[in-house]
Amino acid sequence: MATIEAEPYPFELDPARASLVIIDMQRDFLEPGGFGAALGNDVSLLRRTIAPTRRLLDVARGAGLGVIHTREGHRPDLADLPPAKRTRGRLATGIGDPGPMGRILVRGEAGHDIIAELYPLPGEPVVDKPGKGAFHATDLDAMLKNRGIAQLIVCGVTTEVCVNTTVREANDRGYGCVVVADCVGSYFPEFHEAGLRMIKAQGGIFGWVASSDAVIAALPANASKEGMR
Ligand code: TIU
Repeated sequence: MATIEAEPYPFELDPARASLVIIDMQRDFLEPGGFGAALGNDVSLLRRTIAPTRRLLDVARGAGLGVIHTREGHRPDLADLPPAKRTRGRLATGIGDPGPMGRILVRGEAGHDIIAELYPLPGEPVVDKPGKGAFHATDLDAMLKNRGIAQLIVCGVTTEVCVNTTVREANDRGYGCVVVADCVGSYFPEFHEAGLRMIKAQGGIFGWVASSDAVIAALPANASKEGMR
């Protein structure tokens, strides 16, 4: 066991039962011409998350911690896209429409893939999710349970949308979640702040919040390699 300095109080980490979960660090959200931009956002606001996440990812890999990546997106035939999601926002260019990085938020297209800086290694599961939460209509819960994972260290975008939704889903399923403050980001700085506050308020109603430095300090140089491999 190791202790992560976190809010609202220190988190007791069991590295053999923990996994790093990186939510939706896709070109569609972090690069111009994708879904994030189609929604009217300045995608550059998310890019400060890349360097600290890369650093944490390297340390986690070195410590033998399991890593799981997620991607939001839909089947090319859009059969898993709810009509209410497709029409939401009255967008000129929306989900399934062609853009500079291929069809927006569609699996197999360039924009749907994970940014080069954080690209998954072979053997690291990638969960394709049709919703905002990573547990909805995916096999994430089964994979975590099969590997004996009970604690999630959560990075990714956006703080108040897919990160918050996933942490709430995870919390109800019994996982202890630590959200890494500098490794999550939003197009709206005020929503980022509120999103973190909502997680850690009321005694950690949904989970804990810590810096990447604090998580790295708690990760053993020689964690159990059996945990997720
Ligand atoms: N991954 C994720 O957060 N999906 C979104 O649509 N986020 C927005 O902030 N729009």
